[in-house]
Amino acid sequence: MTTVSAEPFEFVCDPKTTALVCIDFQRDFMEPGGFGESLGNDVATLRVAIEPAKRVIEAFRERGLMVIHTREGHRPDLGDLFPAKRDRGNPSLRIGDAGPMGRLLTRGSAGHDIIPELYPIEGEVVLDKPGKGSFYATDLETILRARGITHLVLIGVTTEVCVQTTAREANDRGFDCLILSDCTGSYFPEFHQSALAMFSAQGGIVGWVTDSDALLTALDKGE
Ligand code: TIU
Repeated sequence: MTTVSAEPFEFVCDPKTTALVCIDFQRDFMEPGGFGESLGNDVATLRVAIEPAKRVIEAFRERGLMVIHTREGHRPDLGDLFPAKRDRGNPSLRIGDAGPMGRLLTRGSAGHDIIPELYPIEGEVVLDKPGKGSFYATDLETILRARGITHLVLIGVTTEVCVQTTAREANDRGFDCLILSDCTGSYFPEFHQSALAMFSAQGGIVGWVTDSDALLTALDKGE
């Protein structure tokens, strides 16, 4: 068993039944010219998560542990895009429109893909999802249950949107979730802090929060 120092108390897991879920580290959210920027956001705020995320992904790979990558996006015919999602806000470009990295949040376009720094390797699950949560309209739960996974380590962007939604979905399905604060990021620093605080409040009402150093130290010690 591995014991990770965390809030609100230690997170205890067996790495063999723990999966690392890397949420939406996509060019569309993290590079200029993508969907995130079209919503008026400064994408540079998310990039601080890249180096610590890389270290955690490497640690899981070195130990042969499960690594899953998710991507938010839609079918090229946009048949899975609700008008409510397409039309909300006042973006400079909408989902499916052509931008500098191809069609925004559309499967097959360059911007929809994962940033090169954190690119999946062969054998890792890449899960396409039309929503913010990674369980909605996907086979993620089936994939996790088939491997006997009970615990999740969540990293990715953005903290209060897709990471938080996924964590809440996972918690309701009985998975124990640990979010790594320095491997997640938000366009709004105050939302990042609040999302993490509300996640572990009330005795871990949704789950646990720690950082990459604490997890990596625990993985080293657990062996
Ligand atoms: N806009 C925003 O903060 N996030 C998203 O739209 N998607 C994800 O968080 N992946």
